[in-house]
Amino acid sequence: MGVRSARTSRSEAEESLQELESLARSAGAQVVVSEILPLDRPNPAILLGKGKIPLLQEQVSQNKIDIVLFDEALAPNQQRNWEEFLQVKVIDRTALILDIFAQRAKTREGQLQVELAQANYLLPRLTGKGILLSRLGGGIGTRGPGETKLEVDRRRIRIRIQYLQQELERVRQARSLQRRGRQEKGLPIIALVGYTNAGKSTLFNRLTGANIRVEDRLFSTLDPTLRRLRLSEEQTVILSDTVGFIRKLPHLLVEAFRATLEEVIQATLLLHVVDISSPEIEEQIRAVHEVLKEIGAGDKPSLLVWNKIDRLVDSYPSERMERKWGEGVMVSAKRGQGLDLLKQRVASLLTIGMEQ
Ligand SMILES: Nc1nc2c(ncn2[C@@H]2O[C@H](COP(=O)(O)OP(=O)(O)OP(=O)(O)O)[C@@H](O)[C@H]2O)c(=O)[nH]1
Ligand SMILES: [Mg+2]
Repeated sequence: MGVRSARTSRSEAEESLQELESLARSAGAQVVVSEILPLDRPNPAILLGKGKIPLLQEQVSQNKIDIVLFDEALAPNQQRNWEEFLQVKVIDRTALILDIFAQRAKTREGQLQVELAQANYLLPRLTGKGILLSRLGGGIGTRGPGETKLEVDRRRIRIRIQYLQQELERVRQARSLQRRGRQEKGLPIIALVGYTNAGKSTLFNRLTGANIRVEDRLFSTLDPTLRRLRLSEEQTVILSDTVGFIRKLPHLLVEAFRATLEEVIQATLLLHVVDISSPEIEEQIRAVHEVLKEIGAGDKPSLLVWNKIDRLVDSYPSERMERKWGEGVMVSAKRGQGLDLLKQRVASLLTIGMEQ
């Protein structure tokens, strides 16, 4: 279910909702009904207007729905209230993305990061009756027996969060040793960034001969991979492939993945891969810029890579896009078109950068 506020246009809400559907399918769900609801007379307890309650109740019972997905972040109380009204599981965009990340994380660091984000997401959602009772309980001097299951869970989650943080720290220290080794070799890092499914891994494989999994679904890649890339006789760089971005990317995840994005933060140059065949190019470019800003890489030098040009039937929409977003290089990572030019551009940008 999409939510449309006065600030978002109809088409923007539709695209975002479509994306939610692909996220849902990626998570293994089957989409039965999909609808945009206007955000008129919103009620803070349920985000939407009260009139939407019977409407959704009917939808849920008529279509035998098991899960209701909101394309917006729900506050903990909003989520709880909806679950009470609808008597089914209610999940927001953040939880859905967390779920996909949890399914995909392969490395120890990736798994720890996702679990930490999930635990932090869960914690404020367990504050309902549990915390209230605990305050009452505390008042009359009883602990232990007066505790509800929720409180126990809360405490357990806190302990788990601490453990996860320590564990992550350990794993990261090991990784930063590896990093230092690489930096001593003095090779500049070039990081591929871009919207999820833009073709970053395909391009990475093409350029470096690596064999990263490439799939037509969102968030195929979670863990970073680094490879040497020879640009010319004299010039070798480290190319990095990493997790893709998406609009409304949960802040929790950005936080948790900050370390994974270390190569992006340390990169000399970013290659911003854009799927030129997508009808939502502009929103995607904007979303990528936003995440880059959030991790402190907003001012990095970057080069646009317009990918999937093989999909364009008529003339390139490049001129208009380049006027707006700056010059780029046209490639087809899948067919291997434009890669020599891309390497040349990267090499010359690096040379210019070094002369400065
Ligand atoms: N037609 C066409 N398809 C491409 C091209 N590059 C990538 N694809 C397809 O786009 C889909 C996504 O490719 P990936 O390389 O996995 O994209 P990604 O940016 O790494 O995606 P995430 O890791 O999920 O963020 C796959 O189905 C690729 O085959 C291209 O140049 N042309
Ligand atoms: Mg990928």
